[in-house]
Amino acid sequence: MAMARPVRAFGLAAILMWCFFIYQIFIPSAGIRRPGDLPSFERDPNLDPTGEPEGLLVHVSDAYAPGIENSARINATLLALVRNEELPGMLQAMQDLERTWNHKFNYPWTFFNDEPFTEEFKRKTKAQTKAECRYELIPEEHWATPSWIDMNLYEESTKMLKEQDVQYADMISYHQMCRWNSGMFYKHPALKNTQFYWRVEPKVHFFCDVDYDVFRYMQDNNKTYGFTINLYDSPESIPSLWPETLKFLAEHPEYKHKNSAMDWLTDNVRRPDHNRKANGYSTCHFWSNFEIADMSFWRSKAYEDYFNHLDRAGGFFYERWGDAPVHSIALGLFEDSSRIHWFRDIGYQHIPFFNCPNSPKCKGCVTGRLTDGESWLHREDCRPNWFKYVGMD
Ligand SMILES: Nc1nc2c(ncn2[C@@H]2O[C@H](COP(=O)(O)OP(=O)(O)OP(=O)(O)O)[C@@H](O)[C@H]2O)c(=O)[nH]1
Ligand SMILES: [Mg+2]
Repeated sequence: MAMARPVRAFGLAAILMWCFFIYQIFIPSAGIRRPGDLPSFERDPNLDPTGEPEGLLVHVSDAYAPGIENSARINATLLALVRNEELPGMLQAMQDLERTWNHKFNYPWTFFNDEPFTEEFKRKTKAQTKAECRYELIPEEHWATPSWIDMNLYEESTKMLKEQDVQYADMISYHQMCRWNSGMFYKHPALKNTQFYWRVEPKVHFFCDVDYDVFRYMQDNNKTYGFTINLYDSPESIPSLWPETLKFLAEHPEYKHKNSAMDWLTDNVRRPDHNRKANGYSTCHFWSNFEIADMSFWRSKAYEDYFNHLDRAGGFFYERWGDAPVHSIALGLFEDSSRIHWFRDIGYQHIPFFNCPNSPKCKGCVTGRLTDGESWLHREDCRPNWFKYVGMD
């Protein structure tokens, strides 16, 4: 039976639309880009074979034996802020770091707490290492909420932060912890004669044997700060951090280093929404649960002035400024970016992110895998920006 031409055309169009519909359902998922996905960077450098860093290295020797006088150790410590109830996680983190590194170098551990450590905490942590362990109470004036913080305003602000899903916003101790890690820890009298530290949190993992003295690496190669992972922050937790920073910079233009990482701090290409919500800051930061750093930077006049400015502005409490963005912005502005080092050879995990290099010295992590969590977490990876603007040294 002959069909009228318009009916035939309509039938053909319907068949084509049906085929298109089926194709959309069954095309390989790699071809679908969900809203908010980012193009991944060309190639994860962790897939490339990784050895020890270039530069001066001091390897293990008898001069690092525990408890000896005139050892090869420099003024440095492993440093952990931790609660008594986090003992199991602390022991696990210690085991990993002792196994991969510190049993060769025997740097002291310094534990900090806003409450006295229990005897059980002391006994069990001491049993994990041949090195000296120190247990320090944080002075009240370093931990307490500063007098100029209006607690009614704090309560109101945290309600709003909670509505925006800012994690830990209503936990005052979290705000205190972030402030302490930003501008207080290096002022503790127990660290008076200590220059370098390696920050360690409970439950973190270390995967790779490291056979050189990382503190000597920092000192001998003129490095200020070492990181493993670089992430985006939640812009809702820091809306006024960058505007306050710009105010400070306007008062102190002399503090900005001529080789600063300003372009990394202000990138708005990769995640423009983050830059917009954070009012001009990319939110990229060194993930500060891992830090190997020289406290001289935190003790400098530039950083002290910057921290005091931020502290007075109140955002550690009225917002939820973390020590990670505060440290990162300060380093990005006031330090020569060539003095910031990516420790690509240190295999590390703090849930849910990894730094896992391609090296026979690593066991227990998957080379090049950034996260074992949900796939959207890849969006939080800001390393490509650091590599783009500063490099991989
Ligand atoms: N003594 C003490 N330590 C704390 C307190 N709050 C946090 N810490 C420590 O500070 C560090 C950071 O706290 P976390 O709760 O791990 O914060 P986070 O890494 O942002 O959050 P998670 O993703 O849940 O690990 C850890 O080493 C904690 O043990 C506190 O109130 N007292
Ligand atoms: Mg943590």
